[in-house]
Amino acid sequence: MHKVDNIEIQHNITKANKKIADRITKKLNDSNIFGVDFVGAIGSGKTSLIEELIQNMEENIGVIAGDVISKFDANRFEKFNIPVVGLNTGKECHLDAHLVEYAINDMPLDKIDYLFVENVGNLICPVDFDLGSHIRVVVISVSEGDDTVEKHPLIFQSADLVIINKIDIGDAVGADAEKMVKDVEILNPDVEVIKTSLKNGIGLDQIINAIEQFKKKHELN
Ligand SMILES: Nc1nc2c(ncn2[C@@H]2O[C@H](COP(=O)(O)OP(=O)(O)O)[C@@H](O)[C@H]2O)c(=O)[nH]1
Ligand SMILES: [Mg+2]
Repeated sequence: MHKVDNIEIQHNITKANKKIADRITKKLNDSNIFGVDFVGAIGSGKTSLIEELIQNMEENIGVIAGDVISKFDANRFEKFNIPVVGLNTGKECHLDAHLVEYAINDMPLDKIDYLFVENVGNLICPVDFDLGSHIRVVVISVSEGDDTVEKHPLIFQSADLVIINKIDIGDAVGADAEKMVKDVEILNPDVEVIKTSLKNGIGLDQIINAIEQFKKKHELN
């Protein structure tokens, strides 16, 4: 007869992640930096959006670019001569606060007003992983299909701003962008939803205005 013991091996990963995320928020606040986490589907336009923001926003931006391998997106941002730190997640489908804290150590915090973090393209994995940013922007596009919002409720409930991109090809892919907006409003009635065609510059001013308003509101608190 052998003796069986109960061994507690579970470690609360999201709790540990939140502790680091809170440390990141404090660091950003101490440096007067507004942190924005960009999450969304693969190919929805996250990098394109950040490229536009870098070129059209007044203040200084630093970017942490999450790629599964290599430096694909980090290389795109480096062309603008701004501070960029690339992060590879390997087999992981999301960034976590530990990785971001590591990247922040290489970021010249005295030279930036905004820290943009581009997460790995995914609408599921990033949901529970707070990265210490002040707001989360969720970017999807019509080409993922107009049932994308309904199928991924949690990420939209965790969003502060939702972008529905590529409206220029809505007809071509048979997707109803208005339906996607309504689906977000049902899941998260307080969130602003902006329809964009980054290709044609539609909706960009509205996004810049929304992000600047979030920053102002944060500074007043
Ligand atoms: N038609 C169209 N294509 C777009 C738009 N925005 C981005 N793209 C294209 O979509 C592809 C993926 O964009 P990217 O920004 O790399 O997406 P990410 O994976 O979310 O970072 C690229 O070929 C972009 O040129 C848009 O508004 N309309
Ligand atoms: Mg990208």
